Amino acid sequence: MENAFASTWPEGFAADVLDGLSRPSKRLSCRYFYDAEGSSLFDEITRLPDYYPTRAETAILEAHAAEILDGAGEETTLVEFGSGSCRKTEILLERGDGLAAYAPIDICAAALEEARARLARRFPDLRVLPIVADFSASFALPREIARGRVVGFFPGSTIGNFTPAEASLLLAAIRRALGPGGRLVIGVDLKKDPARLLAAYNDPRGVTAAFNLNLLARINRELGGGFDLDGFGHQAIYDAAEGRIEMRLVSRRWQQAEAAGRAFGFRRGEAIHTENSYKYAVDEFRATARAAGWSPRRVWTDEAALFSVHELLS
Ligand code: AVI
Repeated sequence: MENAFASTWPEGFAADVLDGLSRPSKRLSCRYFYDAEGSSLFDEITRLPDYYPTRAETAILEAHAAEILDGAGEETTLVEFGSGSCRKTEILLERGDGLAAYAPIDICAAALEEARARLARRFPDLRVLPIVADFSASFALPREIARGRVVGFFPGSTIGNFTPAEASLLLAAIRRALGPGGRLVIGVDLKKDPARLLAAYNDPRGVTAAFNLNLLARINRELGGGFDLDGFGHQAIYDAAEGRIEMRLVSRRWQQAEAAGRAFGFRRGEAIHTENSYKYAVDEFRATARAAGWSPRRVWTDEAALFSVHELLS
């Protein structure tokens, strides 16, 4: 799992499903993709030949880890937002010179515990301070961490799953949490040929489709829903004006389905919007970061300019 939204809010889930399916343009939040099944499907997506973001970001981190961590020494705590399995951080930790501590933040306690145990075996001298929290809501770092030097790490282009207005608010909240002198290293997917983007979200093996449909399966499992999964198809389109991939579930026929105790009707061709994945040009992201009070510094990209890693200073 590697995302900001992981895991469960049962009451929030039911309320959000009822609200989202009652709207004239139906929608479900992508934060609910990541139950155990969704997280494992997402892991599978990251290994697909067409899903380039994970490989491109990993290549950047491997090539530039020392530079990225430049100046982060023994008093520095590396704080990761939405850490999940922490696999990308291991690339930094491997090459980072004796950081004071690593503080992964995730809503999923089980994922944090698994990561803590793995890191303890791999980096026995590293202090790991897991924080169970939803950082997309309001949050503060424990005083012990906030007192020292802090470098934030927010990989995976999870920022792209927020609208630009939400992204700006989240970046401002992260800046406040990291405190004066804070630094943020953030992974952001780049704008590119739409065909390449569409291939990444429409894989021929159908893993992304299964990931998308798992949202309905999860409603069936957790909220007593009655969705017929064969009645909906996966769709991913690129909206060039908005600069985002949109994922939807499209009803194949007229049908009714129960969700969270209420019946909902779906016309043939009617869509449920399930995810936005915004793509940024380097300068667009720097402007978004500036609007949130950050001073953008260095930017690293992979050779094919598919993905970017930005350094922001508070
Ligand atoms: C987690 N997030 C950055 C992924 C993305 O690319 O927007 C989620 C995803 N959706 C479909 N494939 C992957």
